[in-house]
Amino acid sequence: LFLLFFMWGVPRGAAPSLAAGPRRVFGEVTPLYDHREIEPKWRAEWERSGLYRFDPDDPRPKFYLLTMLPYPSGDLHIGHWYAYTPVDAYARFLRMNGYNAFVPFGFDAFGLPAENAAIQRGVHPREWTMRCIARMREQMRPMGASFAFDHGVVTCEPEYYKWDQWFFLKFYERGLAYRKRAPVDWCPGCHTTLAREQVVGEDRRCERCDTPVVRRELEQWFFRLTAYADELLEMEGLDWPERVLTMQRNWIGRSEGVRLRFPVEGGDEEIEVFTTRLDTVYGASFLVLAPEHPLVDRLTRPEARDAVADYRYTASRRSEVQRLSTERVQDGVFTGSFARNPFSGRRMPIWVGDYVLLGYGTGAIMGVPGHDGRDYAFARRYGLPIPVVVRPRDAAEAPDADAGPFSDDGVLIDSGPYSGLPSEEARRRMADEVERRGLGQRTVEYRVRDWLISRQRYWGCPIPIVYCDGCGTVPVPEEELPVLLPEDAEFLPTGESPLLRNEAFLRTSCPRCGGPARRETDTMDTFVDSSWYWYRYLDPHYDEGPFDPELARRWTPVDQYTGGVEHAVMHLLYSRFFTRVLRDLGLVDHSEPFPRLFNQGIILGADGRRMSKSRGNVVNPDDLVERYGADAVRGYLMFCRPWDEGGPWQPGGMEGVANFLQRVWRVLVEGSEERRSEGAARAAAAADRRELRRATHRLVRKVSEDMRAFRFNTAIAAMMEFVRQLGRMGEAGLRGTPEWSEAADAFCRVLAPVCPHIAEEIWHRLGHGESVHLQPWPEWDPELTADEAVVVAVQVNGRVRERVRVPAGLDEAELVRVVAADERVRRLLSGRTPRRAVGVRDRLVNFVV
Ligand code: ANZ
Ligand code: ZN
Repeated sequence: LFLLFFMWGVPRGAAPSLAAGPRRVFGEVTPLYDHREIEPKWRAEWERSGLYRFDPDDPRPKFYLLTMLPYPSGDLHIGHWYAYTPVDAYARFLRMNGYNAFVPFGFDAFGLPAENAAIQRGVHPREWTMRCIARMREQMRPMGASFAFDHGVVTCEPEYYKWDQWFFLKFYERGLAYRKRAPVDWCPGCHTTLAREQVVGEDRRCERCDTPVVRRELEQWFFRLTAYADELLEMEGLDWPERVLTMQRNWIGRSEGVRLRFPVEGGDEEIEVFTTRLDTVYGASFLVLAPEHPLVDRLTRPEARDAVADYRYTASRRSEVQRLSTERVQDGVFTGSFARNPFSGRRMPIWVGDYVLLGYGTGAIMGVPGHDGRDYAFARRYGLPIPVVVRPRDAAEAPDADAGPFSDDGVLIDSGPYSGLPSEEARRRMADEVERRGLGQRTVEYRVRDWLISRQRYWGCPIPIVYCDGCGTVPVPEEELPVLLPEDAEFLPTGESPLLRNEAFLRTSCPRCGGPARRETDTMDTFVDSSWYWYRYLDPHYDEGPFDPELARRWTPVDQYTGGVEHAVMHLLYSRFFTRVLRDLGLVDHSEPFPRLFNQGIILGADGRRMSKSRGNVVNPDDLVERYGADAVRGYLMFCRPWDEGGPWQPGGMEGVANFLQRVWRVLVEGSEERRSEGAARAAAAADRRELRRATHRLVRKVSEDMRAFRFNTAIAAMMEFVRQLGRMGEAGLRGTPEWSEAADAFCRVLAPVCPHIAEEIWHRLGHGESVHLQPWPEWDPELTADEAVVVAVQVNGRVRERVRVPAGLDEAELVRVVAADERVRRLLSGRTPRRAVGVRDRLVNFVV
């Protein structure tokens, strides 16, 4: 019966009783670790003593650990914990390593998710947002996070967005903010323009009503991001995931080429194209304009009007990605007009095709079907000529046009005076001719566009601009900031900015002439709010500027940034852009806000799909915490996968981590109480004691290295293995030895960042007074962590000729292999192949030659 109880001490699949229940040992009741009692106790104590209060003036070296600020979406789900737990653990690790770690946590509170949720529920977006924030903060609490919540900005607060507006004015002064007409996505169902992130799916539907969106032209505000495009490409020295660097580079997309004008027949219009392959100009047999190109109307002949109009509507329904896809058949429509190729003199039909984008280059291309894949498909489809003007360097003859386009550089053919030149040289000389004849000029083009910041929605930061009949566009004077977002606005989307119908907001007087004026009613893209928030975190209530420049000098750039890879492009690019503008405004002295970046993975539902309420696959952390305790949930989230991987939630693994913590408790707490006085220590063998020391130091080393590299899962695996070993050594009578104390002490410390509550409790039970979280991180002795080595004798035909150091404990075959590979032994044998080799473990190897 005793045996049965012993074996069943840790019942499987019965975690609730396991967590709280008593265990009977020899008729007494010994309580197991009870998280319900211990975790809240320590949290209260840490809060009371201000354990993690941030002091920017603390003399220890600073470490700014930043995690991307979330939308206040309502409930925290397990994915949030997956993202934040390691951040908290890492912060604790840093503090134990002597850093003054700053880990603030705020909310990206403006934007469509909140606005839409509010509309659905019929509450005001502010109320909804604030409720969510309170709820999420409440839910963060049980996690035991050591974040500086009092430094967490909430971006929808006027004391924050006032400074968005201030930046807007600074940008405007410097010509970095401007207004122009531009196409936006429009939902005919909701009667509103949509933000980019609101358009979903390959077929571009409205996220809310599922109606296909179309394009529409509107006056919009932009930030001149392209002014910094070249500089934003400089990413040397950034310790970022390679794929993020690549995505940034591709998004900016720098191309060197030529702008070249083609005269249109029968008029004085010209079509300007951008090409990176001027060497192929003799092969240009048609021109293609983007459907939105301003010349389309003027060039379309009456008989083509209907076809062109139909085509333009269809094109407005396609996404940019679709339009550029090489998978798709390139289609288009003929305008009825022609242009002339200024190099070859060829007559070229002018087409409209949506594989040409308005926003890139000039919005028009020369079609070179012999050498460009998409032009080739287009020419094939519409029976256009396919001249071949470049041949491969190593082929004497022109490639066959039917075999598909030849798109590499090569040697020019059928290209007038340029025939025979290699592509590179031809490009150079032809560009000279273009400039000499006044047909165009060399240029650098970027794929990246200026940043469209206008939103015709309510829940955002108002743009501080006033329109006056007399004075035109007038910026709101700095002293009048913030332009407050009116609380009483009707925020249901109608297609126009909701602020347009709020008379009290709209009607104002001109700051310049005092006459009647109208406010700008667009609000800013929420990416503006998140482009500088980490500076504000340092002192969220600072009121002499957007942030305290002195604190910024000391505390930024951020030492480590963590967040989801979904922000690999826009958020990071905008933040890098903003920081450069701040630099040029003299507010900061660096250009890169985040020298180091780590992308954590995403936890999916158990069904392998993104967690969402509608799919019913959301895992609620509160239930898990109630059942297993915060430490077990934290430990499991950091153990279940490498942090940058993510993947489907596997609930089964929770038990294993809960059991691990119970074992920790049994080995370190119960065991020590039962047996401390038994005096078994004296009996413990010296070899075992040394083995325990070695195990301890190896653990410390392994966990230190893994934590530093964000390999939390393997750090925890090492802790699990260690506790198993510790348990065995306890049985073997090592309790009470100095080695045992050292082991218990070090283990508590390395456990503390991951499982802060149980580590604190055990630390105190081991007899310490101060918090484990104030202890220095343990050091390891390299001597003890090295593989243990022995010196073996090397004999040749029975005579000792050499001595070699090898790892201890190798079996016979392994020993022979290692010794034979030794440089000196190889020399000793000097090419002779031994007939036989005999090894004796840890002693000798004899080669018979
Ligand atoms: C003629 C040509 C011949 C081209 C050839 C390529 C190969 P990157 O490198 O990405 O900058 N292009 C220019 N503007 C465009 C637009 N608005 N929409 C779609 N395509 C556009 O690409 C530059 C090339 O992309 C340009 O060079 C142009 O096609 C096309 F054998 O001109 B090329
Ligand atoms: Zn005026």
